[in-house]
Amino acid sequence: MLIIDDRAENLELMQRRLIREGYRVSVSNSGQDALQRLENEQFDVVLLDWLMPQMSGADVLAKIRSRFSAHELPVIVVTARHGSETIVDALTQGANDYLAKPLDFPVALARLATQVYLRKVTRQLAEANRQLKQFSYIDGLTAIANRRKFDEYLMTVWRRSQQEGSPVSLILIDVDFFKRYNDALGHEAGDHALMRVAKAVSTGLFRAKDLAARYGGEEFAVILPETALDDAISVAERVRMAIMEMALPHPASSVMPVVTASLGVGEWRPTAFCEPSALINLADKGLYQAKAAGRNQVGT
Ligand code: GH3
Ligand code: MG
Ligand code: MG
Ligand code: MG
Repeated sequence: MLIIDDRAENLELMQRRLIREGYRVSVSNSGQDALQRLENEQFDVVLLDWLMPQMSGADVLAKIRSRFSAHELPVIVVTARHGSETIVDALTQGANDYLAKPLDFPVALARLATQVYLRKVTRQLAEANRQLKQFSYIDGLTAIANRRKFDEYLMTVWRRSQQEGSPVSLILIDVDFFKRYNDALGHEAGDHALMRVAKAVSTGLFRAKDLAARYGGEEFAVILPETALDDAISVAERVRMAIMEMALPHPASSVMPVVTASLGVGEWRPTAFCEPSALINLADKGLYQAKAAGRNQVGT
């Protein structure tokens, strides 16, 4: 924790007692010094003297709150002027709690412990939320990105391209005769095949910014930021080969006796008012071409 008080004897007394309670304690005798420390070090809680010359407690609190929320850095205001007006001022200006001077030490300890505990719980909650969000972006069957992630990432890439004037390419991938695959080998084998296809699609990508996602059912999609059509076609061709070369037996396919896919590629340079659906439609047309021309190929 960080204790801010203009009087050295207050600091020493509090520091000694809090260290005895097992806290790691730093001290500052001015607001300026404290703000500097808060820039460079991490603290779980701040004890802030309200009455200080030069920079007042209120000034310090305002600066702290412009940088850290009450969840990120709890501040307990310490004041000798414990009229209700001061207390209300401190709390409405962003203090998490207040303590009256002279300190009733057991009460101070209990209140400190509460703030430290809340700080810990908030941190755990933020981490749990982060993990949940990660999970909400993953397809349950194939463990690659799902449609939600696809939509969000395409929008992010789209907006960036609108600013930079760069092209975005998209590959749509549809497994050939997959209904027949299920009919011939069973739905469970079908699920397994989709996992293998997802892996083949991902291994066909070399750049960290390229995203492979399950678009729906037996369809996959690849977002290629800052990529022109020629390069996107090369990637699509690589993905097509990777799927075919897995040589997953498909006894009911009319293309060849292994699992294959048809791919559609589109490229777009997004201007101010156009939406990603323009690019999706383009790739979809390419996919239709690939299917119509015999499957297991790349269409544009
Ligand atoms: P085409 O070559 O024209 O794409 O033929 P297709 O049979 O692949 O196309 P269609 O859209 O008629 O059938 C898609 C099939 O994919 C039907 C559906 O049962 C199957 N499918 C979709 N999602 C899943 C899944 O999660 N697991 C399994 N096992 N099958 C799925
Ligand atoms: Mg003071
Ligand atoms: Mg389909
Ligand atoms: Mg299909």
